[in-house]
Amino acid sequence: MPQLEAIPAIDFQSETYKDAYSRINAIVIEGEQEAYDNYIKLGEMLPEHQENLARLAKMEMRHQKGFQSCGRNLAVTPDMEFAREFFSSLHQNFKDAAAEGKLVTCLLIQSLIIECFAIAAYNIYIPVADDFARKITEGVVKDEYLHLNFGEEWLKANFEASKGELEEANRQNLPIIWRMLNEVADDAHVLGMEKEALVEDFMIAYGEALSNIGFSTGDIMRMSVYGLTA
Ligand code: Y39
Ligand code: FE
Ligand code: FE
Ligand code: FE
Repeated sequence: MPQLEAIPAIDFQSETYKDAYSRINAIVIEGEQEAYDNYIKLGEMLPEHQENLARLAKMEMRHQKGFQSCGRNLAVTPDMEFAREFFSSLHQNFKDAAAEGKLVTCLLIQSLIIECFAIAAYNIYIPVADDFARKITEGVVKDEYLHLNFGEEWLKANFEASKGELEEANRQNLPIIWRMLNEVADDAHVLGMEKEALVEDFMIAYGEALSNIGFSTGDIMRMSVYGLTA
């Protein structure tokens, strides 16, 4: 059902809501932690951008604190073990790529795929969030566009040399995002976020990013549905 048609009143204190929130809140807390770690690692791989990347990492740390306070505000204990498991495939792929010095793959995973996932999730969450979390999330999502922009700019400047690795990394990692979305769809629905809206927003953000980097419309269509039905 489309996100904006008849949003029922949400009881933020119901056990059902808080149970779902314990997993989604944990996912964003863990995601922000891993994003912090990833930008620190990217700074080591790109010494000429280290200062800027350290700034992005610091923002992720702030985001994490913000989302921790959202959980506390609802008296929810985040299920961090669930969240670590949720991110484990993507996390492993980033670590493997970093160990092999595959900078382009690392940028695709963190600065394109994960940032677009965050942008979609946060934009869809804002209209259905409690007042406290809405204000926090509005501040956070602005930063995520800056993070996405960093990846876009670097990959655009190095497009010809990166194209092949980007396609391969997309093929490896995009199906994981669709799996993650499926895994979280029921809990997201309890929070008033529809899977269809999340997919649509992700596709728009990711397609725009690929376009800004230099991919053709045909490339984008091929790449952005990769693994969608898997
Ligand atoms: O760059 C960032 O801050 C990204 C780490 C954060 C990812 C957040 C992932 C959100 C997925 C939530 C799914 C809810 C439906
Ligand atoms: Fe629905
Ligand atoms: Fe963030
Ligand atoms: Fe980010």
